[in-house]
Amino acid sequence: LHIENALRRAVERGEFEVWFQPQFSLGTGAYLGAEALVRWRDPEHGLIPPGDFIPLAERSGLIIPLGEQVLDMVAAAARRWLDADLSIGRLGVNVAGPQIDRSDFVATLRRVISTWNVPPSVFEIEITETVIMENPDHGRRVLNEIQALGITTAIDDFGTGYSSLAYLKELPIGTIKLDRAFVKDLPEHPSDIAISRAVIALGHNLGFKVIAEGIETEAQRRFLHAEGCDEGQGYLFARPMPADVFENWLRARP
Ligand code: G
Ligand code: G
Ligand code: MN
Ligand code: NA
Repeated sequence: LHIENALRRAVERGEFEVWFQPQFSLGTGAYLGAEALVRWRDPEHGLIPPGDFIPLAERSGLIIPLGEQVLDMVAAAARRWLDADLSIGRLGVNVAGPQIDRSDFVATLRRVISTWNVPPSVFEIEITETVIMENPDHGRRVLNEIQALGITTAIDDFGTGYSSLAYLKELPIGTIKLDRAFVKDLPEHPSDIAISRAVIALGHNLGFKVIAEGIETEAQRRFLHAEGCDEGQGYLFARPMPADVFENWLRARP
């Protein structure tokens, strides 16, 4: 309860910042976009990673105002960068189950886009496989509405849940994100080779793009590229960066 109160106060005070991790084409190496990752800047404890407070934010309902702050921070940054003529590509934003469960989630997206006057294609909404499969009918409705706004969607943590593939193919999803758990031990672990190979082939057969997370080594990159994986993110390319560092990184690109 103590931590929950601290988190509630942090939401009231807006003590969160968004970092950005770039994503690349595995074929050409071109920059394509970035994933927005929230951090809590606690005056006393410093920078707190999302794994330490997002679960509590979800349980307590605080993820609703926090998630909206994240969307506003990402859109505000996008507006600044577009005004500075920087090519930002798409910015992936993680969205939790309680957010999409709310009937006003799509209205919030519409409001954020109009407040900051950014094109909807700036956003890519990332929803985990597990959240979608918890309530497939609702998931389908929300994904349809997000697509109708002109926002693309990605399934996060793919392979860690239990998707009905027949069901997935009906959904308006652009991208599957191969979870980094399956990338970590490539190209050595036979089971991870089998899983990543299968996810890439299956994703392509269903018409999705596939992006691999957590690429740390050149051997992993080479393997995934050879298997036809479209895109990648990970420490091999770039770490998540604070917004101002990311902006300088964008400016420094040829
Ligand atoms: O940056 P880090 O690897 O610690 O992120 C851990 C996880 O926290 C990410 O995989 C992501 O799923 C989650 N996360 C990061 N930012 C957000 C956010 O803004 N909203 C939600 N709901 N989850 C986030
Ligand atoms: O949404 P998701 O939980 O997948 O967010 C990606 C998380 O993975 C972020 O918290 C980010 O900091 C982390 N991450 C990104 N690249 C790498 C990597 O190459 N290796 C590891 N171990 N973690 C990474
Ligand atoms: Mn993600
Ligand atoms: Na993920």
